[in-house]
Amino acid sequence: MQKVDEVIRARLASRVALIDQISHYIISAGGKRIRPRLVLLLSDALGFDGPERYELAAIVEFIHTATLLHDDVVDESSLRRGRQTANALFGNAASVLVGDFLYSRAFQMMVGVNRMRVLEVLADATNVIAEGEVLQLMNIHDADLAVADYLQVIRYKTAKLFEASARLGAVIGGATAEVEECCADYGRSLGTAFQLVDDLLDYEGDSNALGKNVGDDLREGKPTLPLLIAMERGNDEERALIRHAIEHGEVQGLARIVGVVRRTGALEATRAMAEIEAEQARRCLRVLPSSAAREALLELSIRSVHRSF
Ligand code: GRG
Repeated sequence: MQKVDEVIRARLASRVALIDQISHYIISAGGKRIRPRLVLLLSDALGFDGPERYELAAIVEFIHTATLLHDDVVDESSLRRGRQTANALFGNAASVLVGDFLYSRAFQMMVGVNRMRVLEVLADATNVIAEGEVLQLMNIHDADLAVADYLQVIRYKTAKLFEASARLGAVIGGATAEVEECCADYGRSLGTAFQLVDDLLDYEGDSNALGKNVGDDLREGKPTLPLLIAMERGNDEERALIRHAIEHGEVQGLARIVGVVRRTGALEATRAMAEIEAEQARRCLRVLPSSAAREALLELSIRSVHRSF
């Protein structure tokens, strides 16, 4: 990961001062670096240790960071990674444009790797991520959203980049088509579990630990799984309270809604669904030979569900 950070820093360089300032601001705030870790661990588990893995790991982190910059503008978020968001500090226009810089720099780096399959995996993934965000936009304020439609959004907007990162580890590791699919399935299930937990932390978590504001989803009127389950299990009055909050994007009722979400066991039910996805991810790892990297991937699936940030 140190080598990945070296590549990230080297490739952030731009002649334009504001790009340097904003991209360093968001990258130096850290982040869990899960997606680059997937590239390294999967390729390692397949016995590959060539230098391309650091480049690919940096590429997926750049794409991830570009999506965060854009997402914080779309969601009007003010806190990320324990700091003011780039949009709060530098404005929406600068954030979107620096996101574009990181996204296009990632594609320059892919061309440098010079493998059509890599380009194909990431072109497809970024296209699906954008579709996921538009689907989510269409679902905002819809209190009658079906769970299957919610799951489609999280598979697209979050799980797809986890899937692509894991798949790229397999591609450079020289995996057979069958093993590559298992690695991609691992990434997809892990990413789904990760987003389910992300959504429950918005009701259960603590802003300081999370590094972002809790209650943001409710403020935006996002019908996430904890709310959908609480509506299904709550009484008429509780259902009406949540419906009103989703339809109007109100955060004043947050404390009462958190109470309903807790009373109905919606957080436990969401975590249980994440646990099923994480178990599914672990099953996919059986195709890999036993190694320290495979153990780390197993551990990652456990930590993705049992986390507080
Ligand atoms: C630029 C390709 C492109 C698309 C723009 C706005 C948008 C379309 C996509 C946003 C997708 C998005 C932000 C999904 C949420 C994913 C998610 C769970 C982010 C948080 O990931 P962590 O917790 O973040 O790994 P850290 O800070 O640890 O890196």
